[in-house]
Amino acid sequence: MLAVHLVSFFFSKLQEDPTKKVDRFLHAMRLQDEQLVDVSNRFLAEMKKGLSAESLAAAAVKMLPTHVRSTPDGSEKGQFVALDLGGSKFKVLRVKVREDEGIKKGGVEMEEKTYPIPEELHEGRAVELFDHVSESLKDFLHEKNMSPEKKHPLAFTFSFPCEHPSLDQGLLLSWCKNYKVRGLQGKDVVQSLRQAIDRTGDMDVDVLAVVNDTVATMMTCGFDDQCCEVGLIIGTGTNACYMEELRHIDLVQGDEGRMCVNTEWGAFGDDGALDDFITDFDRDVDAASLNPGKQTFEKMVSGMYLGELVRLVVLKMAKLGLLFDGHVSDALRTKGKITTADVAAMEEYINGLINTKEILTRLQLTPSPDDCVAVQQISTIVSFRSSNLVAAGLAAILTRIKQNRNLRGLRITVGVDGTVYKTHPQYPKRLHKVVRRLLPDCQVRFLLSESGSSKGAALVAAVAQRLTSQRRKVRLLDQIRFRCLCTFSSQLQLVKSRMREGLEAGLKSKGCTIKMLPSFVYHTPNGTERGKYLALDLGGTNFRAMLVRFKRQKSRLYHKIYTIPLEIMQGTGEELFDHLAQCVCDFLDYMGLKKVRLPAGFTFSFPCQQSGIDTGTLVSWTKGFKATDCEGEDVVNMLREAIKRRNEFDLDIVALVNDTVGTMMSCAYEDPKCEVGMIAGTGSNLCYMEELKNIEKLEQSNEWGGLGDDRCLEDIITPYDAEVDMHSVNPGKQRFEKLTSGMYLGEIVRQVLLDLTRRGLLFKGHVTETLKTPGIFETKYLSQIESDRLALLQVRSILQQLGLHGTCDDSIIVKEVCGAVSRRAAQMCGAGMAAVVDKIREDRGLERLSIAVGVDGALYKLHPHFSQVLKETVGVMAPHCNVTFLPSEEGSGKGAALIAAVVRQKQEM
Ligand code: 0WK
Ligand code: 0WK
Ligand code: BGC
Ligand code: BGC
Repeated sequence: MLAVHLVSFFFSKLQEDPTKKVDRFLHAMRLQDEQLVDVSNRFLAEMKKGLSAESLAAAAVKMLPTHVRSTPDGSEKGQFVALDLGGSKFKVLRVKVREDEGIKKGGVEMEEKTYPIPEELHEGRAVELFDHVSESLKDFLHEKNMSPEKKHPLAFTFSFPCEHPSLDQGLLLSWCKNYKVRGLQGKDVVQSLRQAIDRTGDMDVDVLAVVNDTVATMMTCGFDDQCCEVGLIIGTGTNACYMEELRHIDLVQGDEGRMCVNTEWGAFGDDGALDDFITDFDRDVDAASLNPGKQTFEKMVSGMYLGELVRLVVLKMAKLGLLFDGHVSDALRTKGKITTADVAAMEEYINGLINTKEILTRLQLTPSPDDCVAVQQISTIVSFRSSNLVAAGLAAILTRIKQNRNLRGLRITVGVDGTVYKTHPQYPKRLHKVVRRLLPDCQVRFLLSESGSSKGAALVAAVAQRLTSQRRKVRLLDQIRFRCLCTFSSQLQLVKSRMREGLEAGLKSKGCTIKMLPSFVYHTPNGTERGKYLALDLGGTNFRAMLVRFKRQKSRLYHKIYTIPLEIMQGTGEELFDHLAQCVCDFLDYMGLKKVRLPAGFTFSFPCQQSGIDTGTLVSWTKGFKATDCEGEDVVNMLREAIKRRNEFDLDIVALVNDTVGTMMSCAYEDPKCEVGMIAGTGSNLCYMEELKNIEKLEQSNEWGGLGDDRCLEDIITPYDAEVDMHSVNPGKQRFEKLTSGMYLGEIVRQVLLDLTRRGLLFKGHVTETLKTPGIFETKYLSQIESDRLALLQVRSILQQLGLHGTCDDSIIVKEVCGAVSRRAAQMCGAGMAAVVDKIREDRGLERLSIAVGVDGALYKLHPHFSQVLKETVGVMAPHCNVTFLPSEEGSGKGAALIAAVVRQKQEM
C-alpha cells in the first residue's frame, strides 16, 4: 500500500505545475485576507499598548514620539545640510527650501553625494562610524565650496529606533538591519555627531534636528501633498510613522493638536504576537541575523531579508529534492547569495524567468524551466507576504487615524520610500490593492518620495529653526513681558499703594506728582438743569464745539469736530487760542448763533490750577501740546482774548472743566451713582468726588498722569518707556500717563519692535527707516492688530502698509508685543482706579462701596481688550468695591455744559 502512495506522489510531482508545488510548500506564507485582518487588529492593539503609559515599557512596538507636530505648512524656508544614514546609501546633501529666486517650482533644490560606509564600520565602534560621517560631511562642504566659517544648519536622518527627548536629541534604543556598532546604544546620536564634527574640525555645523527616515519621508511628501500624514519605508528595513492625536501620547505633555509617532513596526512580533505566522525560514533568517529575536516583522518584510528567505526556501526545497533534482551548490548554501534585488529581478513580468535562470546559474545550479518557475513562485510568495503584511500594518494605522478623528471614511496620502517599494516591479501595485481591499472606505493615495527623505528632514530642521527662534523670541517676550508688563500682582499692588500715597500727598500739599487739582464742582447734576449752552472740548484727539440744550432732564446736542494741527499744538499760545476762536466762530456760524452770547463750558484737558469754577492757570502742557506762553496763564482769559481779537462773536465762559470732570458729570446725568470720571484716551487721567473735609487747601483736583515723576515707578519703567519719555516733548513728566495712554502706547511698541529687530529676532534683523521713525506705529494699530477677528495675514498687511515687511512669525510677535503693552496699560489704570475707589470707600467708612465711573477716550472705547482688562484688574485689586463703568456717549462736552448750567442757575438764584 505505502509503495502505491509513493509512486503516485512522485508521478504527480513529475507532472505537477511547479507553482502549485511551491504554493503547497509555502502555504504558511500565503496569507488570506482574514489572516491579514487578524494581523492588522493585532498591530492595532500593539499600537495602543505602545502609546499608553501603563503598557509602553513592555510594548514591542515602541510608538516613539518625534516632536514633529505638524506636516509642512508652506512657511518653511532656509538652506540646510542634510545627512541621510541608515538606509542602503549614506548620503550628504545640501537642501535649499524656498530660499531665493531661481529655485525651481515647488521651491526645493537639492544637491547630494553618496558616500560608501565601509563594511567594517557597520560593526565597529561608534566613534569610527561618526568620524567617517563627519569626514564625509567635511568633504561635501568643501566640494560645494560651503565656507567653513559660516554656521550651516544641519538635518540628520538616522534610520534606527531612537527616543527623542527633543527634536535635536535621539537616544539610540537598538541597532538593526546591517548595523551593530558598539558604544552608542542608549546614547544621544546627535551628541556623538557633534563630537565627531568637533574632532574633524574646520567646519561650523548646527545640528537642528534628528529624524527617522519614515518621518522625513512623510514631511518630504507632505511638502507637495498636504494630506500626507503617514510615512512608510519598505527598504533595507521597514517602518511607518503617522500623525497621532497628542492626547493619546502619554509620554508627551499636552492634549491639543497632533504629533508624529514613529511606530518602529519592525519590532512587531518580538513579543510573540506573530508566532503563529512565523515559519521555520523566518526563524532561520532571525537566527543568522545580527539581532536574533528582534525586528520580527521587519525580517518577514524588508529588503534586508527577502532575498535570504528565498534562498533558504530554495535551499530547503532543493535539499528535499523538490528543485534541481535535489542538487545543492555551495553558493546556494551561502548566506546572502540571493539578494532582494534578485527577488525583484525574478519577478519581472517579461524577464522574470530569464533572470531567475541567470541567478540560479550564478549559484552554480542547473535549473530546469520548472525549477525556474518554481523559484520565481517562491520569490513571488515571499515578496507577496511582505506586501501583504505591510498592507495589514498600514490598514491598522489608517484605521486608528479614522477612529481618532471619528471619521467613517478617510482620504489620506502615504509618503513612501525604500528600495523594495521603488525597485520591486510588482510590489507597489500589490500593496495598494490589498490596502484598498482591507479598507474599502478609505481613499488612500501612495506618494513616492522621489528625492529621498532629506527634503523632509530639512523641513523638520526649518520648523526646528523657527521653533528655536520663536522660543528665543518668546523667551525674550517673556523678558519683555517681565520687564515691560507688571503682570505680577505684586507690582500692581505697588502701583496701587504708590497711587494711594500720591493721592494722600496731593491732597495735603502742593507740588506733588499727583496734583489733586480742585475743580470747584461740588455736586453732580440733579436733572433740573435747563437752557442752551455752548461746550468747547480741547485736549483729546480733536477740538470739539457743541451746542447742548437741556430740558426736563433731557438733552439735545449738536457738535462739530475740528483738528488741531501739530504746528498749532506746538506754536504760540495766541495762535492756538486764535485757532480755537476760529473753530468756535465757524460752529456758531454753522448753527446760526453768532449773534447770541451763549453761556459756555470749556473742557480743557490739561492740568489747570483753578481758583474758581471759571478760571484756571495751566500748570503744564501734556499730550504733545507745547504752545508757548500758556503755562502759568489763565486759559479762560486766553480764550476770551482770542474771541475778543476775532471780534465776530462773544461767549460767556462760565465754567472751565477738566475732561475727566466733564465726563463724570455727563455720565452722572444718567446715573447719579457716577462719582468718578476717567479718561483713557490720548492722555490718561481720573477725577472723583473727594470729601471736602480731606481738602486742606481750598483748591483740589487729580492729574494721576504725573505719578512717577518723582521716580517712584522706576522699578516698573522699562528701557522702552525711558526711550519714549526721553523723546517726548515733556521728558521726565507724566510718567504714569506715558505708560498708560494712547499717545504713547504705539511708541512703546515701536521701541520694543526696534529692540527685537536689532537683536535679529524680528524682520530678519532689518532695521528699516520706517521702524526708526517716531510715531509711525500709532496706537490705533494696536487696536487693529490685537482684534481677535483679525487673522495673521491681516496683521501682516497692516505691517506692510507701515512698510514693515515680515513673516507670519513676525506678525505673531508684533501682535504679542502690542498685547503686552496695552495689557500693562490697562492693568496700571486698573491699579490706579482700585486705589481711588478703595480710598473713597474707606473715607466713607464703608465695608462695601458701589460706585459708577464715567469713562471716555479712544483707548477705552476702541481698543479690543483694554476695557475688559481694566475692569478685571479693578475687580481683583478692589474686592470690596463694586465698580460699574459707564462709557460716556456724548463725551465731556455735555458735562461741561451741565456744569455751566449749574453755575448759571446758581448765579440766577
Ligand atoms: C531613502 C531615504 C532614506 C531611507 C531609505 C530607505 O532617503 O532616508 O532610509 O530610502 O530605503 P533603503 O535605502 O533602505 O532601501
Ligand atoms: C472725549 C471727551 C474729551 C476727552 C476725550 C479723550 O469728550 O473731553 O478729552 O474723549 O479721549 P481721546 O480723544 O484722547 O481719545
Ligand atoms: C529601523 C527604522 C527605520 C526602518 C527603515 C528599521 O530597521 O528600525 O528606524 O525607519 O528600518 O529604514
Ligand atoms: C491731562 C489731563 C487729562 C488727560 C486726559 C492728561 O494729559 O493732563 O488733564 O484729563 O490727559 O485727556
